[in-house]
Formats: sequence, structure tokens, C-alpha cells
Amino acid sequence: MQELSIRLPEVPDIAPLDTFDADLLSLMYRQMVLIRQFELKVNELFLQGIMPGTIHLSLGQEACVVGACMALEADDVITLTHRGHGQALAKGISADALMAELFGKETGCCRGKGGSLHVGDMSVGALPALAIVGASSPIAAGMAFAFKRRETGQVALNFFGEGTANKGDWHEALNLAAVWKLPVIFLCENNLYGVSTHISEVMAIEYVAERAAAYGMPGSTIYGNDPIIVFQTVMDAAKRARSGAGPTLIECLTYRRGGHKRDDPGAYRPREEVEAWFKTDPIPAFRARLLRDERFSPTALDALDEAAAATIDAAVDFALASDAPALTTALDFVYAD
Ligand SMILES: Cc1ncc(C[n+]2csc(CCOP(=O)(O)OP(=O)(O)O)c2C)c(N)n1
Repeated sequence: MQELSIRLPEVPDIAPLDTFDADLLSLMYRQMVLIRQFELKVNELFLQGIMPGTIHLSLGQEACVVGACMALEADDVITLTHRGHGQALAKGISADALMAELFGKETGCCRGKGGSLHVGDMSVGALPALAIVGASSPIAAGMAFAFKRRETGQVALNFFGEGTANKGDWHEALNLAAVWKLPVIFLCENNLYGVSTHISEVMAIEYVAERAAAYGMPGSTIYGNDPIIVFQTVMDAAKRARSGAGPTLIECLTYRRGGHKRDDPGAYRPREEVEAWFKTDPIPAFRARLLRDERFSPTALDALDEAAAATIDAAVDFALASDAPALTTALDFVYAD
């Protein structure tokens, strides 16, 4: 068996932000804070026994999803994973619609029929999540195939975890996407663990992106706790996809702050690894980086924090006040018309 090796974060040199538009940076910060606060609230409600269902949180992975989604156009499409709350909010699903979905209410983004594991909304380009690990990669390639055939100029972005990269359907998707030069981006949120299994126990290579070469597409492993690095890498990949040059594999190194799901304290993770990664928490790091730029002040960023908190409180009120779907709608959307 492969020996478990501790992987500590390597934080790259951070470039100055002055070439970036202040509105874009504010939005990036606001989105990351919104996702963080959304999930902290969901966790709190879950522990109080108010929030039903099982919940996979993406606390700590906010920079990956915000950087990636902000690099896409509104009509580009993402596929979501079981850890999809951040992906959904980053692509434009409202906190109201997402919270209501988690409560199984008819005002939810899937009309209360999906729950946490199946969130999405095609009106904002977020394909409802599939809980079957790996199943969304061929679907992303399929959507990209349609975009190419119809010459729409759209791009599909497939979110997945590093554990998923060991599944057969994932490999088939990458192969076909490369052979047919499909406009798809495969974006791995590598948080080092598939449930409790460390990457070094299931992969004999160090990085998922090394596999790109085997399929004939570019691949890169980047620091995933900085939204600007992710944003720029996905922008390049999207440009390449739109130009007809084909797919790209991007691996974002990140870490989940909690366990795999709510009943998992994550005790299998070495303390040294946890402590090192927790120090790289993307939100305080990005905040500190913004504050080194004279266009941002603590007061302005505090105001964004407060606005996000108000949005989440309103989302909880909205969800609790909404009705459950009527029993008569149980079979709606099960079959195509
Ligand atoms: C085909 C399939 N096998 C097993 C599972 C159970 N399962 C759910 S999430 C998960 C781990 C996925 O790990 P990774 O792809 O790294 O994503 P992460 O949970 O780290 O975000 C597993 C094994 C599943 N949902 N689908």
C-alpha cells in the first residue's frame, strides 16, 4: 500500500492587485464571504436539528469556485458536485433559492425536490448536481459537444474532487473531450481526501493534472486558495476552449475545513496538515491582500461582511416561511413532456 504522505500547502508569491478592477475584487470577496456564511449558517441549523438531510460543506474551498465561476460568461454551464453549495452560489443561484432547496421547499432552486445533494438551476447555467461521483464529467463533455455542434461559443466547466479522478467515466470523458477538441474545462478541487482516504493511498502519481498529458490536453496544478490565481487560470482555459483548441484540466490545491460530511469530524487527518492548511484560509488571506491595496478599507470590507450576513438571515426567513411542494406535484419533472 502507498504510504500516506502529508501534503502541506505551498503558498505562491502573491502579485499586486492594482491591475484588477475594484468592482471585480469586491464581488470576489463578497461571493466568498456569502458562501462561507451560508455554509456556517447551514451547519448551525443542521446541528440545531432544524435543517433536514445530509450536508457536505465546502468550507475552505471558496476561492476555487468563486475564481472559476467569475471567469465564465453567464451562459456558460457548470456541473456541480455533492459538495455544491458554493458552486451553486458562485454561478448565480440566489441564497434564498438555495436555502429553500435545502429545506425541501417549493421555492427552492429545484422546487424542493433535490435537496443539498442535487442543487442547481439551468437558468443560471448550473446543471443540478449528481451525487454519483464521476457521472458529471461525461455530461459536461456532452454539453460541450452540443455547444460545439451548435457553434454557440459556450463553455462547460466540470467541477470534481481528486477522488473522482480515479473513476472510469472521468477518464472516458477526458479522452473524448480531447479527441473531439470540446470546449470543456475539467476543474479539480483537490482537497486531498475522498471521504477519509488520502490521495496518496489511491494515486501513484502526485498530482491529478499530470494525467492531462496522457489525453493530449494542457494540465496545470495551481494554488486553489487564491481566487485570482484560479480566475486567471480558468480565463485562459475558457479562451482556449472558445477558440476551438479543446479542453483543459486544472487542479486547484485546497483543503476542506470540516469532515467529508456533517457526521464526520475528520479525525483521520494529521494535525500538522490540518494546522498548516487552516492558516491558508482563503477568506482572511484575500481580505488581508485587499487591505494592502489602498482602494479598500476595513470599513468597506466589514460592510460587505454585514451585507452577506443580512442576505443569509433573509434567506433562512424566506425558506422557513415557504411551503413544502404539494403532494400532487410529486411526479412533476420526473418524465419529459
Ligand atoms: C460512484 C460513487 N461511488 C461512491 C460514492 C460515495 N461518495 C460520495 S462522495 C465520495 C468522495 C468523493 O471524493 P472527491 O471526488 O475527492 O470529492 P470531495 O468529497 O473531496 O469533494 C464518495 C466515495 C458516490 N457518491 N458515488
